[in-house]
Amino acid sequence: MAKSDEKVILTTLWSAGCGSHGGCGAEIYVKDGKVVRVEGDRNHPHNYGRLCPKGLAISQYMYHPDRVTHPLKRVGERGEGKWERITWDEAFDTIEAKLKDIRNKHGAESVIFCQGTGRDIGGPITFLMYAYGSPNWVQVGLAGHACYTPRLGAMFATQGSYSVVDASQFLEKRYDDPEWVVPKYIILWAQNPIPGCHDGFFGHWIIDCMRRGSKLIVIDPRSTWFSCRADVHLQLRPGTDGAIALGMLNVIINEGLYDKEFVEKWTYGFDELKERVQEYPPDKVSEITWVPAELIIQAARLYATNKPSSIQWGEPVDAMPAGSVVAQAINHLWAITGNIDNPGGNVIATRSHGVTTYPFSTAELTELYGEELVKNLNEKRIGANDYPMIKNFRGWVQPDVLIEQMETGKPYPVKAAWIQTSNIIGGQAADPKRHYEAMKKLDFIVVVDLFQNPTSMALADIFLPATTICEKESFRSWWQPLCVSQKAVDEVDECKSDWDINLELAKRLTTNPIKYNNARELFEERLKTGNTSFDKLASKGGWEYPPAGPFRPYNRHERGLLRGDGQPGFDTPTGKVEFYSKRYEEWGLDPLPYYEEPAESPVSTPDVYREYPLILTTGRRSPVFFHAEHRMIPWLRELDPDPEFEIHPDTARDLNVSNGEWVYIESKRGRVKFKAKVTATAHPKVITAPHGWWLPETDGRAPNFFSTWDHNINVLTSMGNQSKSGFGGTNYRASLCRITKIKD
Ligand SMILES: Nc1nc2c(c(=O)[nH]1)N[C@H]1C(S)=C(S)[C@@H](COP(=O)(O)OP(=O)(O)OC[C@H]3O[C@@H](n4cnc5c(=O)[nH]c(N)nc54)[C@H](O)[C@@H]3O)O[C@H]1N2
Ligand SMILES: Nc1nc2c(c(=O)[nH]1)N[C@H]1C(S)=C(S)[C@@H](COP(=O)(O)OP(=O)(O)OC[C@H]3O[C@@H](n4cnc5c(=O)[nH]c(N)nc54)[C@H](O)[C@@H]3O)O[C@H]1N2
Ligand SMILES: [Mo]
Repeated sequence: MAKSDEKVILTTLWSAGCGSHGGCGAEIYVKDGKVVRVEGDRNHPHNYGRLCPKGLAISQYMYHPDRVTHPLKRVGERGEGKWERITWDEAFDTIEAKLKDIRNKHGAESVIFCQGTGRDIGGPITFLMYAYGSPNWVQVGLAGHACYTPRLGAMFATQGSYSVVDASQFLEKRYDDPEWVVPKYIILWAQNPIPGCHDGFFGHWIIDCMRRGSKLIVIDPRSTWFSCRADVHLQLRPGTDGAIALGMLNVIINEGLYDKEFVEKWTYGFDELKERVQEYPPDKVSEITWVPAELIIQAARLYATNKPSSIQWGEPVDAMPAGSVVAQAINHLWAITGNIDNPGGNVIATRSHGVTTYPFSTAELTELYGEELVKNLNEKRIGANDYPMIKNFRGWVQPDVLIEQMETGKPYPVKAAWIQTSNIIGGQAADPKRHYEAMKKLDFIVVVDLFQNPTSMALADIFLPATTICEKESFRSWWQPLCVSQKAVDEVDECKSDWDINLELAKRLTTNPIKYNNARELFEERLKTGNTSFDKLASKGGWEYPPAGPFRPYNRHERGLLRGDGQPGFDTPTGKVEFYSKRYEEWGLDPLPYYEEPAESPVSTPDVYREYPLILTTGRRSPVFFHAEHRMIPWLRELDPDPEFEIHPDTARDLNVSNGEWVYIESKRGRVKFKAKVTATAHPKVITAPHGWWLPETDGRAPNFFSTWDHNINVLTSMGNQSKSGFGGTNYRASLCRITKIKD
């Protein structure tokens, strides 16, 4: 409840402050022009009043004394930590002059536009990039493009559209809607949904489903809150998920447990898949994965014979040695059981009202910038010529190719980087030292962020201060409902929203005139395609489900709503769900799924295993941090104060490591210092360490960079393990390590 001197603004949390994949409705309480607290919006169908600690702590984030609130220019050497306050005019003038000069001398492609994960950045950063004329949009150092893209690519190839667990999120009345059916089983595959709320999926929806009868199967090397409540827990060796999926397909096909009618009518390549999965009988899969064969069989039977059931998957799937292949095999599981596009299964997810925040599709870009430019850009995109899936599926740079190109200058040099919403050195990049060395040689680097971090301290020439979600307008159509973020308070000091920054620079750098006077005009144009407007959404409490029609769920494939030609079927070359993928075949990839060992493992590198006898999986999410963010926020840091790894009591005893002891975790590539948490939730042969640790309270200048080299687990990971598609294959989730005692 608002006090008499407070104002309440309803908004959608997404982007800086909350740090999340977003979608939560929030009430922002404002007094005397300042945010005093944040609460969940009880009426919002995404979260019904619930909110995570990061959302609740936004006011501490906004008014933190370390927040950068005016543009800065580096005055000393890179890394020296000497900054001078400058005006926005000077910042824009300098950037304009530098980037124009680089474009004249080396071409626009020599500038890379670097973002971190999600947020509402895809729109503003590509808007600026295309206006400048570069094709190089990238998450630098995200080896194998290991975040969702391999899963999206696999779904695109297999079924043409994306699908997610049906937790009733596409229906306005949610759990009360009579069309919705409770999933009988939910498989949590490499995901722990409560701390993560991944990709617009609110983690508590799983609990909401459990309350209504859903049972669980969990596939995870660790024990989690969910695995302790599951009927089956497959505690596998990290990186072997592909074998589990193929083993489950083997059981389902050989025992005849698949949905024969669906397979007959709506799928392509069943016989080829049947033949392929014969190579993966449960006994062999058990040997590969360390999971007892009976459990694999049990999981397959429970999932296939209880319809509807659904699968929720996580980032480790992308990080598998052949991420897009493992994702393909898991996709086959929901297809072969007919759990696609059905209530309670894996429901097709569309953008709300068909609206996108910026024209990402080739067709729309062509309309905006002309065929010639778009074709040229595709030709020059880093890694696109090596990987047809990258060229044809999504306009991202391949990050493992990028780091080589930065080092060799071939086929053309990279000269500058625009970094907006990413902490490359402090968390995102595998092998951050290699990235530091390569990027420090660039001629010009701009960082747009809210706090100094290891990346900005090590690399930035200009630092531009961005706003939090409470200080800006934005909107969100990923997936549904359509939501707006309203501006609750004025920008803190001189901070500017990412859209305002990029619009101003796009105008200065573009080769085509830009018609929008401000970000709101662009938003309105986008929202008009969904027959709605910003004010209309705001007046309705900030969100709106699409009207009845193509964006409403279930049986869209029967209703002819998935294909461009309006015919029934799926949006694939054959119009069916393809067990044998025509698109993979066209891109020179194996059309059928297969198992591949991690690049470094007891099986593929036995000699390394002798010296480094523990499996390392990194990056399990902390509920109070988003990646490398929030370490400076007192309420959050108090809950998770130290870089802490999980180790099983037996393993700890063998190594003489006690709970709370600081030790080194070492790989062939380096070592970092972590505190031991001795816990039976760990697998005896697996160490789990979080990523993104740096200490904002320590010296930010070179060479310390807030202690990042001491605690960033990526010092132990590497680039260059990408799969044949270019998507997938990083060692974030499976590599080899050992623990050594700190002597002094
Ligand atoms: N609070 C918070 N939420 C976040 C993020 C954050 O940093 N903080 N990051 C966001 C982003 S960008 C992403 S991509 C998602 C990622 O989110 P996910 O990757 O889905 O991360 P987690 O939810 O931690 O789940 C990973 C689970 O997989 C298990 N696991 C590890 N290795 C393997 C393996 O080889 N196989 C299997 N089957 N399981 C494995 C881990 O033990 C862990 O329980 O989270 C998003 N949400
Ligand atoms: N070892 C290991 N490494 C990993 C992973 C792992 O599992 N293990 N996960 C990987 C994955 S899946 C991902 S997606 C990457 C994520 O990597 P990043 O997205 O780069 O991670 P963050 O630490 O969140 O860095 C984001 C930066 O953007 C700033 N920021 C936040 N919101 C905004 C905004 O609205 N505007 C602007 N201008 N700045 C903003 C933050 O202050 C922060 O400095 O990390 C990857 N790194
Ligand atoms: Mo991610």
